[in-house]
Amino acid sequence: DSNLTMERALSDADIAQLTDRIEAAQTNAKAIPKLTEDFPAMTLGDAYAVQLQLLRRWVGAGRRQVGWKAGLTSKAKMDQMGVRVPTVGFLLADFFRPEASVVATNDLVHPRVECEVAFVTKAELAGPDLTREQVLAATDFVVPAIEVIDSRFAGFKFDLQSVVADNSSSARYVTGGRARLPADVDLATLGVVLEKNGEPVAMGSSAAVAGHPADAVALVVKVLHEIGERLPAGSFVMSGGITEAIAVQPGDHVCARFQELGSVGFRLG
Ligand code: OOG
Ligand code: MG
Repeated sequence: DSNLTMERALSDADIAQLTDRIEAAQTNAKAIPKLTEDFPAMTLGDAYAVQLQLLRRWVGAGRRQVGWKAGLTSKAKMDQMGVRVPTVGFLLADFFRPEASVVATNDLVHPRVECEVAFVTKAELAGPDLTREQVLAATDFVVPAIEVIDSRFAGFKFDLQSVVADNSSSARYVTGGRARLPADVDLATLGVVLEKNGEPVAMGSSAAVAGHPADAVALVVKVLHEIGERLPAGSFVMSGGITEAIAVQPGDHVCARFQELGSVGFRLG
């Protein structure tokens, strides 16, 4: 597929227009058609140009970036979404919601939740081929997280270019449980059960994300390298949904119970 290239095919004016569309859809929580319907020539490089333009606009408006996330790093996620290329998305401080709080849904289109292992880094990471060991050496601690994703595309259906432009469906994230040193837990084999309203609805192992969540972080850094970015020390990085994402409604309570990392939960409002 020639659209998988990081080469740009669209003009700067097209990128600005697509960024306007995504920004409006995110701000108004209003679903839009896939971007490739109007721009079939759009490449992966164009999609990241839109994502980075959105990031620059929002940081320019005073919003603060805390890190990045991996998208579509597990087979469960790839199968569910029909997109088989891992992606990245940026994370802003104002996407965060506290554990045990009520996370509003009136400003979201069709939220879904997924459980993830999150990393906080203590050294810069950059380059196309970091090892798992290099990622772990640069890790300050890991924490359990639930990401609330929200595609801005109708029916939660998209292709690679559209979802990348839409910041990989980033919307909200909640952390909790226990912060652990990477050396004190076996990150390769952490089991997790995702409960909705007290019933288990999905379960899996941290091995599901790229074989090891630290490998998923290396993948994030590789994509960042391809788009001319690096991961600064002190970054918060989510390594990708372990299981398929679960749709949620106002009133639902969700809880992710991780081996070794404790649990994180909240209610949807
Ligand atoms: C894309 C977002 C992917 C993950 O953890 O895989 C993501 C989507 O599924 O809408 O955040
Ligand atoms: Mg995710």
